Amino acid sequence: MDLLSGELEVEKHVKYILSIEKKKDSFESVAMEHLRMNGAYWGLTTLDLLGKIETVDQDEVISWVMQCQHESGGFAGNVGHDPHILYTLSAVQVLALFDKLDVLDVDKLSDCILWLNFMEKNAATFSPCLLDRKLDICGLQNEDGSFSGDIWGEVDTRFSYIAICCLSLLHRLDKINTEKAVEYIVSCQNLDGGFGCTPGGESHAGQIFCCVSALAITGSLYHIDKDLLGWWLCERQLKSGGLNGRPEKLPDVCYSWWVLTSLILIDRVHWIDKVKLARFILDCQDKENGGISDRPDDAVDVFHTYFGVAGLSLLEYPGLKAIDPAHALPVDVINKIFFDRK
Ligand code: GRG
Repeated sequence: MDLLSGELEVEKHVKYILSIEKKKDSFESVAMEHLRMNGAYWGLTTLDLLGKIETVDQDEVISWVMQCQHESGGFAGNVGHDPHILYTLSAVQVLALFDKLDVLDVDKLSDCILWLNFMEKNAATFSPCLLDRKLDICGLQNEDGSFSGDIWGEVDTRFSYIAICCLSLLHRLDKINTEKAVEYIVSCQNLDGGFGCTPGGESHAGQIFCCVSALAITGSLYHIDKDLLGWWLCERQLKSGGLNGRPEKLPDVCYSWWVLTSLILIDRVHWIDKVKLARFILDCQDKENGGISDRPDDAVDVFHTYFGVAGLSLLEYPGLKAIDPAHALPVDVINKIFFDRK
C-alpha cells in the first residue's frame, strides 16, 4: 500500500466536504434535504478519518442535530421531518464523533428504539391496527426478532443492524431480545453464504454488512460459514480492482465498505487484492475539485467520498485514522465509548 501513498487528495476532499454545506441550493443539497442527517454522518466521519474534524463548528452541528430530535426521542433526517431509525443511528454517530453522547437522554432514546414511548404519547394519532401492533410486539422489535424502521412497519435486516449498533453505542443492548434478533438475522442467511433483507431475499453485499456486523456486535459470528461467505464476498472483486454488490453488477466504490468490513469481520480480507482495490478507489477521485465518485470519471458525492475514504482506512492506507468495521466509527471514538480511552 505504501506504493500508493500520497495519492489521496486529502486537502481537496476536505474542501469538497466543507463546500457542500455552503451550496444549499445545489442539486445535491436539495436532493439530500430529507436525509441530511445521513449526509452529516458521512461528511463528518470522512473529515475525522482525514484528521480534520476540527475544521467544523462543533456547537453548530450539535445544536442542529438536537433540533432534529422528535419528542418521541428518535431523530429525523432534518428539522421538521419524521423520525426514523436510519437517522437515529446517524445522529448518535455524529454525537459520538464529538464525544457528546452525554447530551442525550439515553433511556428515552433507547425506549424510542423500542417504540413504546412514541406509541403511548401519540396514541390518538394512530389507527387501532397500529395500536394493536404495539400491544403485540412491544416496540420496533417484532415477535420473530426482526426490526421495523418506524411505525409503518417495514422490516429489513438494515434495521436489525441499526437497532443493535445504536443500542450498543448507548450501552443499552440489554433492552432488546438479542437472542431473537440473532435468530432472525441467521434466518436471512442463504445457501450461498450471504444474507438478504428478509428470509429468502437475494444475497447483497449491503445486507451482508448489516448482518455480519450485527452478529459481530452481539458476539454471534459463530453462526457464519466463514469460508462459504468469504468465497462469495471475494468473488465481488472485478478486473478493475473495484467491488460489486452482487453477481453481474457494476463495481461501485461504496462496496469497498460493505464487502471489506464483512471480509475483515470474518477474517478473510487476504482473499482479495487490496492494492488493486485501493487503486480503483483512488482512480474515482476528482483530482481537481475533491470528492470521490462511484466509478472513475462519474460525478462525486458525499456518500461515495465517505465510503471511498473509509474503504482506504480499512485497507490501512497511510495517514488515515483506523475505522471500526462493525460500528462504522473511528477506532479512537469507539475506544472512548467502550474503554473510556483514546
Ligand atoms: C452506518 C455504514 C452504516 C450503515 C447504516 C443503511 C445501512 C445501515 C445499511 C445499508 C446497507 C445497504 C443495503 C447498502 C447498499 C446500498 C446500495 C448501493 C444499494 C444499491 O443497490 P442496487 O441494487 O445496486 O441499486 P447494484 O449495485 O446491486 O446494482
